[in-house]
Amino acid sequence: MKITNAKVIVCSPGRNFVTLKIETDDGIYGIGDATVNGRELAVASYLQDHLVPCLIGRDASQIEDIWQYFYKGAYWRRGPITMAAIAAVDVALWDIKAKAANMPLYQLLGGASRTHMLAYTHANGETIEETVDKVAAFKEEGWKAIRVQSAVPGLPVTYGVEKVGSLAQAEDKPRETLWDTPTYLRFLPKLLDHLRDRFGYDLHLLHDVHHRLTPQEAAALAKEVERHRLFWLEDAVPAENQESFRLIRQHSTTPLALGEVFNSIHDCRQLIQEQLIDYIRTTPLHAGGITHVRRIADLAGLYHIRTACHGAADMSPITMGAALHFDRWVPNFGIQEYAFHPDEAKNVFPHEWHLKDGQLYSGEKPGHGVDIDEKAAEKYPYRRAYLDVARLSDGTMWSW
Ligand code: CS2
Ligand code: MG
Repeated sequence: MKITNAKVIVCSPGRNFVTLKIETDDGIYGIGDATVNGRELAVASYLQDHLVPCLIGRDASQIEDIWQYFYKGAYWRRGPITMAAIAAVDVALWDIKAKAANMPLYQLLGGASRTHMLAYTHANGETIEETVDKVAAFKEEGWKAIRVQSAVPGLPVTYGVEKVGSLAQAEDKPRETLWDTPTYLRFLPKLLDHLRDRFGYDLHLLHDVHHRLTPQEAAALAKEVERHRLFWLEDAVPAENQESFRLIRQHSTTPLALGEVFNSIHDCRQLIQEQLIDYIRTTPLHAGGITHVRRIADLAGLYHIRTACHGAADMSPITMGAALHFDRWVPNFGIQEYAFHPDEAKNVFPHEWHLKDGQLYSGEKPGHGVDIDEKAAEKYPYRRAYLDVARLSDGTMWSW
């Protein structure tokens, strides 16, 4: 089965997405997501100008060899742009192979380990009361796990407190937001107290610190919130220095999740081997595709660490589809994030996967079950957009 064409489709149905479509001489095509929020055109060019010319004429069935060719052949290995581009190729080729075999992708990976996947979504509010009301509404809808973020008093804007799925991004240059760790550290336990008082402990609560603390601050917070029995505390500390998580681990049993920004197994090998985390958040988009996240999941499984693919709205429905087929197979599955795509995106990317009572279902269609309506995509041209940045009150740049 020869690759005859590969095209990069950039569109913005509610937010920017980059899609790779690979066509073969058998008439079967596959699609992969290559979206890196805020740096979309870098990946589009990496694909269009560098990888696509090397794809034409290759045997589409050689998924592993093509992965190794683009990883080792780049010389300049790893990084979010490179690994998202390789991921798009990889997911598209897995889609093709599963379609050619006339089976849903999870069957090709090794078959179903479960019928459905526990999901979590985002409840947020400008006040604690608003956040509590949002949690109550999601609980009513059948969600068993909910991420909670609330505006930190005194901060004009707080991460995670935006309309779910919104572009929430400036177009001329990044929006500058203010951060204040002491205020946040005093506030979060209060939010969680309110939530546990209202809902008790039979609802999984998750919280995303979003890379904002030092190891000592994270250790103190994780220790203080132990009584709330969180499902996890996510991205407590920027994790370039993987061993810094030893300090958090020494002081608390609060489960830790990390890895949505990781793009290779090397970003998390020490964290996994030293059992410094409980959930690994790598996805078939940012971490090199199905081929690579399988390797990460297998390593994690040796250390009792479970998967928890990142599922924010800034990754296309293609990644949700690929992740759910991976989730259906992977033995050490933990949970799947789902933060609703804008309606326009659902129209551009028709998909088989679906949500019911807080559980996600992969669908049974051959491939990963997601397609792209290229005509619909044309209606939403790319528009430059940036993620926010964060500064402290004295102007110091901080992690957003
Ligand atoms: C967040 C993401 O869903 C999450 O866990 O960390 O929404 C993250 O803020 C975005 O993916 C950044 O583009
Ligand atoms: Mg996160």
